[in-house]
Amino acid sequence: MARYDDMVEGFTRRLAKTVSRRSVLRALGGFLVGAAAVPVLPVKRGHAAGGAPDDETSCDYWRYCAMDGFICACCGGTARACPPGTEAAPITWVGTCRNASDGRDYIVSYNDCCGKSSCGRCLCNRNEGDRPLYLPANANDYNWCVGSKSGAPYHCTISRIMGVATK
Ligand code: ABN
Repeated sequence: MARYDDMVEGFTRRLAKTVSRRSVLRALGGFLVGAAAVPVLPVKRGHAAGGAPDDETSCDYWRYCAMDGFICACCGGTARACPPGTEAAPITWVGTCRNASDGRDYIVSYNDCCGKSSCGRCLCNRNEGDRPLYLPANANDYNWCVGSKSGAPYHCTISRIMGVATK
């Protein structure tokens, strides 16, 4: 045991002679700053990584970014087709949504589907880029079925890709 003590003492003395306190503190500081930059736990980040960006029945679906209404995919239709017995209102509002899987921005048209009473399932209110009603092309908080045949009742909302947004 004494031999071990001598070895450690010798090593410590040699270290104390050759390494300054300041350089030890500098190295320790660098290590702590570097360690802070590395996340300790895996963390889900951002909208694209969370939720359900590819599930048409989820409000997190990427193309619903400016949605305000009941998701037609939960009401017997799909993301882009009205349920049977309803028809798309001719007046729409548009939004620009980023598709995280290809990193591109798309112009998305939102159509209210009209002809049956309110679906009541999967209410989705995300409103990215929503504008006041006096800018109707970008306003979603409005029953666009008033523009459909005989003002049929609002049922749900679909989203259709119109094209890639260019700057
Ligand atoms: N555009 C969807 C909607 C329909 C009825 C009322 C408010 C919003």
